[in-house]
Amino acid sequence: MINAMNRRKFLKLGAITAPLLTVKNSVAGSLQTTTKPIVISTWDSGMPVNEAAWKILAAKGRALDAVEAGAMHIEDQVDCCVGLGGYPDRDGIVTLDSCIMDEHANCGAVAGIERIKHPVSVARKVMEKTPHVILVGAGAQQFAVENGFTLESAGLSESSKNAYTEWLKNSEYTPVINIERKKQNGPFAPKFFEDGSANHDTMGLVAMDIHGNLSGAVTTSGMAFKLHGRVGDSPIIGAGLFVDNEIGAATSSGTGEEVIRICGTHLVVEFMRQGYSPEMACKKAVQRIVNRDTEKAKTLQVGFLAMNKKGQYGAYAIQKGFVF
Ligand code: SD4
Repeated sequence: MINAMNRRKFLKLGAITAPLLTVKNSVAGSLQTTTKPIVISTWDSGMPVNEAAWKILAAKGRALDAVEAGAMHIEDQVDCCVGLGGYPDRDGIVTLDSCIMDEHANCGAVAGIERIKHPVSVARKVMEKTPHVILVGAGAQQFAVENGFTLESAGLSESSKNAYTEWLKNSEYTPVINIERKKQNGPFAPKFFEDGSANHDTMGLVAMDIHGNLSGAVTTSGMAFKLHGRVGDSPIIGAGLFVDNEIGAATSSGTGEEVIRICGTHLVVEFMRQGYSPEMACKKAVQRIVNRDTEKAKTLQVGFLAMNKKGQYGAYAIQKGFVF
């Protein structure tokens, strides 16, 4: 099924103007393109992220630089969803997860990092300057500071502070699927842009550059009011992000635990290797989650977004409301 164009007012992009693509009612849309370069990202907030990435891609830059620039753009938003402005954990602390992966299967990640504005760039440093893939918590922060990143204030953004104060009244921890969040005004409600589009707490993007090379990045503040120390799918290579330059790349959003259980994005790429289109590959991964526990799946949201080596792309989610 072809995607319906999102009726929302679209953000005007400099070099490209592209509609948001709504993944309707568990029937994902996909468009096909053979045009390089290309960048796609999750959620409404991905439009300005794509624009930041596009500046690099349009100048014949590397997909790796483009996805980092895109992720940095959203991390820079003071009152937004994924960076230091995101919702805190149960202890009132904002902890960030991020990863990045390039066309050579080089990858780096940080998890549970505090007070660092650009976890995606720290993830890239882990990839480029260490023999490791993931650094966590205090060690990740120490590595960041040693590599010239500024330690930011530990304070919460105004809206996060309000949401946390509200949450403390009942201190209930029930991850709520995003479509429901959109209807809420409570502490789990997403933050909204001026044009009415909603933010989400994770940004995943994949890009193919003019040379046909793929890269991807994910950045997130994770699930709101999570246990301190909880890590979701986003910084886990093969869960929140996977890139195989021969086949394609995929990213995910939603309840990270469910994505980790099936090594979600690795699975999507493996389905593409078997010949499935990006949309079908995402659908088969979603089906894996639904089949495992159909009742539970009704209460949560997971969406996958994928691009193959031909530049074809598609997405699929358990619930309505996942856009890219
Ligand atoms: C997580 N996958 O931490 C993230 C949350 C997310 O939109 O995608 N929110 O589990």
